[in-house]
Amino acid sequence: MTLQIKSLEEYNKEYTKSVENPEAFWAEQAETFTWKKKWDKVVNWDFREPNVNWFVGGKLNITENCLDRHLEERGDQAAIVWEPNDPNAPTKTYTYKELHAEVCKAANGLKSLGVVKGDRICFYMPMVPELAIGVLACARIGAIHSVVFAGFSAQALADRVNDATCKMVICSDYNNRGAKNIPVKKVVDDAMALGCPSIETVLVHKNTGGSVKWSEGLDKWWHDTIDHQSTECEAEEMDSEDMLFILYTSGSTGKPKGVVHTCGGYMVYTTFSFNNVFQYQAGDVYWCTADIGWITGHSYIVYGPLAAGATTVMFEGVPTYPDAGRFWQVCEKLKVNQFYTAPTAIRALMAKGDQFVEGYDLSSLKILGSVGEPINEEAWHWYDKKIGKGNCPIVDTWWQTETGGILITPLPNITDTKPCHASYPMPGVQPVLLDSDGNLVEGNDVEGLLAVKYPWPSMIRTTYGDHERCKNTYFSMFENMYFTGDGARRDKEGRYRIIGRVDDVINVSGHRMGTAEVENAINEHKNVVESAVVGYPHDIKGQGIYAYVIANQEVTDVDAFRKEIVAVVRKEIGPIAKPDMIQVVSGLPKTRSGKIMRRILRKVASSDVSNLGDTSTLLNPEVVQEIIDNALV
Ligand code: 7RM
Repeated sequence: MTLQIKSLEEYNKEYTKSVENPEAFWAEQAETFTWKKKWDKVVNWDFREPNVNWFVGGKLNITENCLDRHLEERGDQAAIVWEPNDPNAPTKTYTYKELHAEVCKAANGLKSLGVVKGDRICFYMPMVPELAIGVLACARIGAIHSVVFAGFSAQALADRVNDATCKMVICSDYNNRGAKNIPVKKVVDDAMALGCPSIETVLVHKNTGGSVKWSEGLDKWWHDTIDHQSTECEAEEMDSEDMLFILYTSGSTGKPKGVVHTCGGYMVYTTFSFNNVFQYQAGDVYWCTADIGWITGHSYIVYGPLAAGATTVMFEGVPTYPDAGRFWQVCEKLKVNQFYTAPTAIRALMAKGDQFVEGYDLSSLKILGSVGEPINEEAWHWYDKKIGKGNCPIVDTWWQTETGGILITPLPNITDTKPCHASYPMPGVQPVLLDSDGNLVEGNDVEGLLAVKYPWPSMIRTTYGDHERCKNTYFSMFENMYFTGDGARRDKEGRYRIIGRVDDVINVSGHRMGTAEVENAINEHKNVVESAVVGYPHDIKGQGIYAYVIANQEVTDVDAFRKEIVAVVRKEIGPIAKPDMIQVVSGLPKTRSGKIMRRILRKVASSDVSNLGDTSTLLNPEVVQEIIDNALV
């Protein structure tokens, strides 16, 4: 197992070592894994290209590290504990032995359908064990998985399938989600109808049962393909820098991009960070409530915990079903030791009242985690007091799809914790603050743009099919730096506090979204001429979506118009992107070069119009007053 830091002194010592001699530091971590062939060089890097290679020349298979290497020591220990949506349905446990067998069967099944190393396989599945089994099966045979969150629309799914020219989609028939039963296969059918020429097979897992439309030749059942397969499947030899997966994420412009992670570095970093951030001990039960459709699920439900030999909980349901006590009921039932969730969930549950927490025995909890967005002070204290009973350090973990793993976080019982502060860099991580000209902002009690000046093993390698885009988005802003898109403060004691995005990316309930993406969806409405989307403070979601819309004719029924726009957004992206507020305007404030002055729109949406700054350079300053007068907040 990788190093597990145990004291502040050790953190300081290891941090210093990781900066002074990163290659020695990471070699030590990497040596704790199973390699088919050892690397020749720890890291080669050049941020200008960018070209980043970790454990160069090394050969491995991540599933041998997540599964095979545990069989002897902990083959009968629970690997995945699956908690169903229905609280009265049985919990399902897969030991490491069983998970190994299931992954091998699925891998053999995929092979039988012609899947080979390098093929892209899309997953559109709810939180069922077969999703974890399926992605591991891909990794077993060297196929590249691209998991699409099952809340995205058919259009969004088709876009992602086509961007990565996937050979197969793996989905469920239906999905249980709270009181709802969601037709998952139907969305895949709709995506296929929109045109996905690279798809040869739709592999359907029968989850809830129920009728599905069947395309002979295209559709295949998971059980017909996989159930009879052998429980042994040799792990494909992968190069450290072979692709492991693609995961789409939103940026400030254009369509979501496929962030690419590779085998060796991702394995080493997710395991190392999991082991340290959650201080996992043998026998612990660890639960991350994320969906595997997001990076948090990839790194900290599947790969990190399994490579570390942990017991990882996978939850099918939602925090409020059958009531707002569900998380705590599950914590009590499974005796969860580490619990990792998002601020939006904490705020939503806090708002329902303490009666949903009281009565549950939460004494198994040792460490609480937060991820996805800034956690506000009130939510932090509620989490600390009501859930942690003042006894559980909160790790406020900052990271991104692109970083692959947690970069800035307290280490529980090792470094201190402070509300709203992600605090300290992990060993091997060298964050810096920059001013807008790219000058280093040094010292403490300062603010700047957050960048990282040295590579870490799980960093983004490219954006699928468009390396230029990767370079332009992350490595062109500042020379020799990875730019995060976030602004941050460093407090008097050197802790980092993440302020939020400085680009046109918004964070709604911990879901990352590009304002341009939402605008493009809104503009698909036949009566919309132009739109501008901004985030605004929202009590539960962190940020809500505020859309300003110009119509091509007089809008007589504003409510109906809004509903139509929401429907268009649901169709283009999915329900997570639907605007909370839609204001019909006669114009948008524009600069002489035709750029929308979002600063003004953000202020209006935040009902903060006392100081709009200089509006005299606008082409159409008169629309500003109209927008203020009709603001919806
Ligand atoms: C893991 C994940 C990334 C963006 C990132 C930040 C925001 C994430 C925190 C946070 C404040 C945190 N990946 N963010 N964690 N902001 N404190 N602890 O969320 O790619 O979906 O989003 O999320 O703005 O850039 S993500």
